[in-house]
Amino acid sequence: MSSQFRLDRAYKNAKTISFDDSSKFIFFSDCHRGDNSFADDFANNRNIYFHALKHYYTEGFTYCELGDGDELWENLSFETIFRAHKDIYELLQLFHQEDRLNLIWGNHDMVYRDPKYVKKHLSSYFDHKTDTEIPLFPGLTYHEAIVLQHKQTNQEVFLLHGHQADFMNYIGWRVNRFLVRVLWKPLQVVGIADPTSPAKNYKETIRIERRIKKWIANNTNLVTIIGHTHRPRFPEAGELALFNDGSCVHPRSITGIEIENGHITLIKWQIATTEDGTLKIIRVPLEGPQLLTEFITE
Ligand SMILES: [Mn+2]
Repeated sequence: MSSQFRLDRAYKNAKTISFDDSSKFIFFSDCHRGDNSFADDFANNRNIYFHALKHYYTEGFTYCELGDGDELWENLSFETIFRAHKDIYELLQLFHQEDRLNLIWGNHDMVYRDPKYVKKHLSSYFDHKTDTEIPLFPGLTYHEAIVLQHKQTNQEVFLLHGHQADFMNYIGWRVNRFLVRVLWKPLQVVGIADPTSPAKNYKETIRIERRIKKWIANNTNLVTIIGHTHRPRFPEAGELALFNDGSCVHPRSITGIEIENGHITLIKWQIATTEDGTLKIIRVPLEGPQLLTEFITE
C-alpha cells in the first residue's frame, strides 16, 4: 500500500464540513500534550496555548486539531495527560459543546482511530473529589481527515495529519511507539532527541512533503493543510497549495493557521517582554493573510 493510496483513502473517507467567507477556523497540530514532566515538550507552551485557545473561543472560531494532540507514545493513558492539563480540556469541552471542535488523529494518538477507545477514555472522567463520573466529550468522533467545502466556490480545504506519507509512522507506529516509550523518553529528559520523529529529521521531512505534493498535483483545486513534520509551510499564491501549521512544541512559541473572511494566515503566539518588565502573550502573523481563491488551479 503506497502513500498515494493512503492519501486517496483518507480523502474519500473524510468528514465534509461546508463553510463560507463568514466562517472562522483555527488549525493547530502536534501539541503532544503530555504529563507535565521534563519529557513533556508541550509544558513550556501551555500558557501560550491556553491563552490563544481562549482568544479563538471568544472570537467564535471553530477549532480543528490536525493530529498528535495528545502524546500517547510517551504516556500510557489519556488519564495522566488529562490531570496534567485539565484547564485546557475544559476549554476544549466548551468548543465541543457548541459543535466547534474537530479532531484528527496522528501517529502519536493513532489509538483514537478506534471509536470504542475514544468513547471509553474521552467521553467522561472520574472526579476524585465527588466520586462521580463527569461528562467530558460525550459523542466525540475522531477523524483521519476532514474536507472543508466552500458553499459558493466549491473550493476544498483538505485537512489531515500527514503521516499517511510516512511509512514507519503509519504502518510501523506501534514499533516506533515502543521505542519511544522504552528508549527515547528517558533520553529526552537529558536532552537527546528521538530519531523516529520527522520533526528531528530534515531529509525525512522533505521526503514526506514531496509525496504529499505529488498527490496534490494529481488532485487539482485542493488546498491541503498538514502537521506532523513540525515545519510551518505557507506557499505563494498560485503555487502548489501544501500548507503546514507547524507545532505547539517549538521552544518558545506555538504556530497555527487561521481561516477568516476567506483568507488564510500563518500565525505564531509567543511571549513578549514589555517596557515595565511584565510578560505578555501576543499573536504575530507570519505569512498572509492570502485569499484562499488565489490557490484555485485550472
Ligand atoms: Mn506526527
